[in-house]
This record gives sequence, C-alpha cells and structure tokens, in this order.
Amino acid sequence: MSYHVKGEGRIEMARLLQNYITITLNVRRRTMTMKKLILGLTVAAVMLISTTASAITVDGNFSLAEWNGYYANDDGVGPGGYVGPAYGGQSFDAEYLGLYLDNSGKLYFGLQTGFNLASGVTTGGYHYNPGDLALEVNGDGVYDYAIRFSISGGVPTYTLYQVSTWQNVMYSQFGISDPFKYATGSSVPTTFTGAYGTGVFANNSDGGTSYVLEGSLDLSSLSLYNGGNLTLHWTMECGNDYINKTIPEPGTIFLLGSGLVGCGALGFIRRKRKA
Ligand SMILES: [Ca+2]
Ligand SMILES: [Ca+2]
Ligand SMILES: [Ca+2]
Ligand SMILES: [Ca+2]
Repeated sequence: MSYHVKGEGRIEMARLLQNYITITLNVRRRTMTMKKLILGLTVAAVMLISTTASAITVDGNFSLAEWNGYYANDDGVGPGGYVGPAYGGQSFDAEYLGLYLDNSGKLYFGLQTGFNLASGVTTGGYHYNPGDLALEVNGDGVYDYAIRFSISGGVPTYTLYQVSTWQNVMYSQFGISDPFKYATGSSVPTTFTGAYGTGVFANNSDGGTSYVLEGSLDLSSLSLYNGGNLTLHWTMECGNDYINKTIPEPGTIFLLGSGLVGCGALGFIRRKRKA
C-alpha cells in the first residue's frame, strides 16, 4: 500500500496567481473591467485547485474522489446488456480506468470492471480472459507497453513488457477495442505496488459485482516516454467493452495558468495605450 499527497504544487501556483492579481490591481485600479478580470482569474485559480485529486491509495478500492480528474467513466449497461461495441451486461462492463502521474514521477493506474479479473468469465461454453493494461507513451498512436497481471489469493502480481506485437480481440468487428494483450516483446525490470479488490460498489450503476486493480510504477521505467500525453487502455478477450484514459503531459496545466495570466496582462497593455 502507498499513500501520496499530491496537488500541493498546483495549489501553490494558484496562490501565486492570486498574489499576482492583487499586486497588479494595486498598481492600476479600474472598476468594472477590473472586476471582471478578478472574477475570471479567481475562477481560473479555483479550477486549478478543484481539478486536483487529493491522493491515490493503492488499496483495491477505486474511489472516484481519489481519482478525481484522472479517470474515464464507462460504467453502465444499456438495453439488452449492451456495453459497446457489443453485449454482455455487467459481467463484461468496463467501468472506470484511472491514470495519474504525481510530482515525484510515480505513475498510478486503476481499473474497475464487472469482468472477473482474477478468473476470467465463462459464457456460451468459452472461457474469456481479461486483457493486459496497455500504455501508449510517445504519441504515435501505437501502444508501447503492457502491464500484465495475475491475481492469486487476492494479491496481484504485475510484470511490465515493452511490446513489439499485440494480440487483438477475438472478434475483428470489435476492433475499436484493440489491443487485447501482449504477443511478443521483452520484459522490462521495474518495481510495482499493487492491490486487488472485489465487491458491490456504489459507483457501479448496474448492481452486481465489480473487480478492481490498482498499482503504481516509476515513470522512469518507461524509456520510450517522450514527455507528452500518456494513454492507458484495457479490454477483455472478446473486446465486447473497452476503456481508455489519456492524461496530458505534466506541464499542460501550468501552461494553461500562464496563458490566462498572459491574456490578463495583454488587456492591461491595451487599456494603458488607450488612456
Ligand atoms: Ca484506491
Ligand atoms: Ca462500459
Ligand atoms: Ca507508442
Ligand atoms: Ca457497471
């Protein structure tokens, strides 16, 4: 189990942003336009704080509060058991996928699904296995790494592979769910934390059992990472449902803040020239 406080950097940045606004306002006092600017920048500062999750706890419980801002939501079974691109009901529902990079370079991943991650699902006389977690780290649209797992006695074991070729899902008409799992490549030495859990969770809208995997590894293990976006993907053997989550490169939120400050500064210059 591991516990990391995060988001302090962004809260500090929001504080600096507010200081900047206060100082700027003391220099040049205007009424209505200034009030709009204060409102806009304050909203921006609050957004920087509110999109920050408080902590990821690797405990096998996919709490939406802990993954806030860093998860995809694909929970929900439609008419006839449709989960998209195919059918299967809760047993084939990919529900949540989380991906978070903390300030120390620790990469956290989390998956919740109605698909039995420990033993797979047998239906119609066929046994379907869960897929690997697939990671795309260099923006070329090809998944680069597989996080493979096995669960024994309620404890997950993860292994990392750099992938040369993937095995796709069983049914080619569900190719949107590709890839399914590692086919060829080479293992990459790294250290994982991990936890597995199962139960009936409030964040599953369909009723029934869900299965959860959480874990972390050092981003430095992923030598193909180019500093840009990171995408995590998961599906099961048939590809009846799948889920993806992309997180932006680490500097993006900072640049967004700078951009807002820049627009405000430009407004001051324009008004000064008119005066
Ligand atoms: Ca958790
Ligand atoms: Ca789903
Ligand atoms: Ca790639
Ligand atoms: Ca569900």
